[in-house]
Amino acid sequence: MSQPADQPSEGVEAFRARILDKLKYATGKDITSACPHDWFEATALAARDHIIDRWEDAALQIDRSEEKRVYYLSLEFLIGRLLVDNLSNLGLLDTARAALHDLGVDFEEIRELEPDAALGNGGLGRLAACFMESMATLGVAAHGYGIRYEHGLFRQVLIDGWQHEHTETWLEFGNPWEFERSEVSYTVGFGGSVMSTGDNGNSRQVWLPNDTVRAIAYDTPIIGWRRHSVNTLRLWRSRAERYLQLERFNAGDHLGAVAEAVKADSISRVLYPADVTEAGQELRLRQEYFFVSASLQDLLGRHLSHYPLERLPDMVAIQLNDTHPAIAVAELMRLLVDEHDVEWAEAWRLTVATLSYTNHTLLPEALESWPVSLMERLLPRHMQIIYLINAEHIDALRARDIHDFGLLRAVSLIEEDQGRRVRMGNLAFLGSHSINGVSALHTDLMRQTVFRELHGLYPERINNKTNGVTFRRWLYQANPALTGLLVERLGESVLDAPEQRLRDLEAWAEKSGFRKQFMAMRQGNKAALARLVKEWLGINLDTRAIFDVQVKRIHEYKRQLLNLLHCVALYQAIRNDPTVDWVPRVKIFAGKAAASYYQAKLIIKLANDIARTINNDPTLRGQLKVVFLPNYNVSLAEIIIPAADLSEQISTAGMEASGTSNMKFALNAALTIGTLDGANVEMSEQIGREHMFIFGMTADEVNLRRHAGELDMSGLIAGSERLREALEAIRGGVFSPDEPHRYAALIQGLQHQDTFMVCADFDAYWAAQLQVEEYWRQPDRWWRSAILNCARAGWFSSDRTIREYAADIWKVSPSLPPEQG
Ligand code: 26Q
Repeated sequence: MSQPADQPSEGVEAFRARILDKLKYATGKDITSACPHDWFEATALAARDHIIDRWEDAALQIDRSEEKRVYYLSLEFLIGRLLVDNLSNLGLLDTARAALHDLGVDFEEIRELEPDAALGNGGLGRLAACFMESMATLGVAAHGYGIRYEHGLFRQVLIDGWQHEHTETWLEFGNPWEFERSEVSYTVGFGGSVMSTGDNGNSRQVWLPNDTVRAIAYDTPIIGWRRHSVNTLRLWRSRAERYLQLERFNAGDHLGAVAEAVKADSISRVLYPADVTEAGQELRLRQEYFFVSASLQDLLGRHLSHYPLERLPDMVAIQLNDTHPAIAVAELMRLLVDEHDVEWAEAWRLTVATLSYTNHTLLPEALESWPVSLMERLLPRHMQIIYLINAEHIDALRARDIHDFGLLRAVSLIEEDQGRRVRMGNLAFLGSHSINGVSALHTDLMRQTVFRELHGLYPERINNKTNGVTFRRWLYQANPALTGLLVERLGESVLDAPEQRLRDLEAWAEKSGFRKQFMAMRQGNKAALARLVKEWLGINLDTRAIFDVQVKRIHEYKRQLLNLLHCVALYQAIRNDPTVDWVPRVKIFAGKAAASYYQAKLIIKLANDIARTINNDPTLRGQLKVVFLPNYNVSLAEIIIPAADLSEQISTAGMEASGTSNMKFALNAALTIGTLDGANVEMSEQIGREHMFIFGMTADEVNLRRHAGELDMSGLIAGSERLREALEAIRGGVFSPDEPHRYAALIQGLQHQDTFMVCADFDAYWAAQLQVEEYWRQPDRWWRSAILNCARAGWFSSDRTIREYAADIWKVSPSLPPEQG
């Protein structure tokens, strides 16, 4: 029998019995033979029972209530581990801990055995995971759709400071959270040709694909806070329609007999890293179409079992996470027109009213486009549909008396300059009724840059939905010490309504006793991180030092180099005057570089070279340490973020669409040093600029300088002794004596072509860092600001973001009243 959401969950004794039952009947072990992984599995399965009960209820409830459904299409879901997430949302975390303790098993040990589901690159994938949790919490009837990659994002291994990529194997020991639904499968076609049938007045197009693969559903339940609701994350695995071509096998062609199967299986084999070389492209397009087609077939089938097609926009909202699923525009048109006989104009109306698109980047090189030749070969019918959409779109503009050639070129779906390509951003824009950016600044810049012309034509479509993060994972689970303090001072209700209740912390910021308690809480988190650093890297950290943290993908625009220049300048300043009472600092870096991104890999090597040199220099007497932690992932973030004093959010203004770790750090009461970029702008409004260290050029200033072509920094460098000496040391091989010229070209680039304004912002950054030290020397001031950061971070809850999507884009009403979210 299932339990209502508001009733207490199972007691310790019953839960213990359930674990033992799973141990025996699911893993085939008993207490004496069980290894730690068996205990993990038994505990996960015991938790899963509770989720399944609620899952059935939730599904029935949605069916009965005829709610509109939301489908979140994303090539990435960066979930991390689920054991604590699920137990915590079930209200069974303490129960499980106690039950295992009774059985002589350490919960902390077994939770570590769960591999991270790393089905994403970074921010975009993690946002999708936070959204799934928030939608379940708020009672939005949602499905996530994506790919069940056999291998998630690569495991980063550092050898002599260089990044190496190792295959990630999260499914090696099975995945207790997923259910294979072999009976839920669809055929997805590729290649072949399109035939016209019927007479002129009533002609129809029939696509005859060459290859077909099957998409098999794997479902993972996503449970909301306090077991409110359970949604489904449905990930597709590709499989050949025929495993073995027996005739070829029997004829002696043993490899050829399975070649087709290998090719089909490869579609869901591995997640693409965030930047790719030309070579990988065809498989990427196959991935995109594969999951989009399976998802649309699935959701249309569900819709049609209840309602007619003309009600699609009333009952279904489909959100495209970036352009990666943008082929959905053409696929939905194909399904409606070719498979369901809907008339073209009506199909277009349904498509636009159902789809909406989130943009996550302004970087021109990151906007997807596909060669027309590749599309014609792989998806010939979709290419026809895209041409038709384009023709109608251009005709409609001419009908509105718009003939400006430049404008028509800019808004076309086909890019004509670089060897004819399909612009997926424009396709997603035209096929959607809503296009949103992910922070106020980013949305403004979208209107002015990437979608300038389309925005002019459809001024109502672009809107902003500033990102958020789920507090269940990023506060309650990641930082139990802070959560304990909050509950102690503000009461249990803070857990159910943090967006309102966290504010009550403001008063506590004024109390010195509380500030001390707060400091002690941080100290404990820092000690935990220091233990990990000691264990992994053998480096001793002084937990009284400022923990100054920059953890994120390595990218030039995120400016890890600016931070590294600060490390070097600080190093030189301390060496020049070692007796001064310096503020002790630990610089912590972590992050992965795309395998093909040489410059980013060189930055990792530089960080490691600088770390080695500084950490081994006895004149510093430990006043500065630099660490680069390998293999940054969600689980490592959960340890690092609660231990941070200072959060580095220093991207070149105008380039970071939003950022989301910036919000996690502030929620955990780190102070931010950052530029006015992405969501930092809104953070400064919510939190108060005086509780952050904002520095550097604004997006407008960056833009002006770029347009003026002022990227040679030689003059500026000549005028800044500190910058000059830092650059000289790196260029001269101080940190790379084994290869003195290793960084010569890198430094040369900064000097003469400072695309990311690293040199241009250096002095301002240095000054802001001095201010950091000044604050740190005044603990009352520092900790007051820290507490206020947490108190005012409520708005950055992904519950708020999802409520905005629900109200403005999806037109659905969450079933939970806001104060309970
Ligand atoms: C594209 C083509 C081929 C292969 C891979 C890709 C690819 C994959 C992932 C391109 C981009 C991504 C990921 C982008 C991303 O994470 N963007 C971030 O999204 C966050 C959530 O909105 C923002 O907070 C960040 O500012 C933004 O950088």
